[in-house]
Amino acid sequence: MVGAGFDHDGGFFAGAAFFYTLDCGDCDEDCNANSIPDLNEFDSDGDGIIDECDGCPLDPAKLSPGLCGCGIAESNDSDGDGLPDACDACLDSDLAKLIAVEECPTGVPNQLLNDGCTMNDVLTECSVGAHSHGESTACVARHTNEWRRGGLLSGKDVGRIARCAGSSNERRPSKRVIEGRTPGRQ
Ligand SMILES: [Ca+2]
Ligand SMILES: [Ca+2]
Ligand SMILES: [Ca+2]
Ligand SMILES: [Ca+2]
Repeated sequence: MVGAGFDHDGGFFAGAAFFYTLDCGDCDEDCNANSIPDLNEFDSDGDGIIDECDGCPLDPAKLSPGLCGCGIAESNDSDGDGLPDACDACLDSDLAKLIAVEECPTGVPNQLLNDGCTMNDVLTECSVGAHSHGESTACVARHTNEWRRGGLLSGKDVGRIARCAGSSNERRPSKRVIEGRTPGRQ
């Protein structure tokens, strides 16, 4: 029923953009090839492209979902990882070429994940957020095994990262463990 609404009294569309160009350059344009000129079809967001040819029919600023999706403006990319801030879960990503666990180089390539965080971002969060050696290594193991299951890492890669995580823990025991071994300190 697209295009059949010209006799409509407008009440149904009150408040919504119902737009067709009167001053058109090409009045015969028919982007969806349905034999109804675009001039006579609905353009809900009023951006000049009819709904059926608009990848974001309710977002006047976009014609396609792009990287962040309809309804989300894609502005800055603060960390330069290719994902705009609006849909980047890690705005200051560690974009080093290789994964390092607490400065221990693993030799495994650092990859950018779909949410805008890199593997290094996630693994760093493991050591920052952990309360014990065990918690930190378990966190690293959980993520790396998940990436292995998803085809991002090989078993060998997981082993390299785990070895680094283990030795890092030996070099830099967490605060809680230090406190546990030296009761009364601080
Ligand atoms: Ca439109
Ligand atoms: Ca649009
Ligand atoms: Ca970014
Ligand atoms: Ca990022």
